[in-house]
Amino acid sequence: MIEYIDHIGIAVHSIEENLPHYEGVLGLTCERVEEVPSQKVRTAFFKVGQTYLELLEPTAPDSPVAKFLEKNGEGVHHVAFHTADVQAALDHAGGKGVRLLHEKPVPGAHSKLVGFLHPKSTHGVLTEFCMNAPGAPAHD
Ligand code: CMX
Repeated sequence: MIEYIDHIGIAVHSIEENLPHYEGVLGLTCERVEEVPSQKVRTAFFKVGQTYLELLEPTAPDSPVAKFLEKNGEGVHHVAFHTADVQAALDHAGGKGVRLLHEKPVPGAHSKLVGFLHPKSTHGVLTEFCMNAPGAPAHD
């Protein structure tokens, strides 16, 4: 059901302050910066093979990423798995007793539909399922 790792989300205080590391040190290219109002974050995407690194900067004090930064500082925030059917992946996980943060897919960054699993029922890893929204341009 899971096809590949779509992206790894990394919480940051400031995308701009992280560019010297991701571009200057690692030599990656920031493909796009996009605000995702529904998640209260600004995102920046760096392609690494088939997978992206997604920097996540909070845009509001009540953003889930703001709370994470307050508690943990900058670092890995979540792992996102690409699947052909987010609803089926959520239903499957829910059926196994995993606590869902979304019962239904919601709009995410990069023209995707996404759904999250609670980290307290996934052994500490905030887990996302994502797929290309119907009709949206497909990203690698
Ligand atoms: N990874 C692992 N554990 C995490 C976590 C993360 N990213 N975020 C929170 N937790 C832990 C907390 O530390 C806390 O642990 P303790 O109970 O041991 O202290 C526990 O989860 C529960 O915390 P909570 O107070 O119940 O929940 P929060 O208010 O901290 O919210 C979460 C956590 C995951 C429910 C919330 O961040 C959420 O709904 N996330 C899904 C959406 C999201 O993250 N969007 C941003 C990215 C969007 C994008 O990719 O575009």
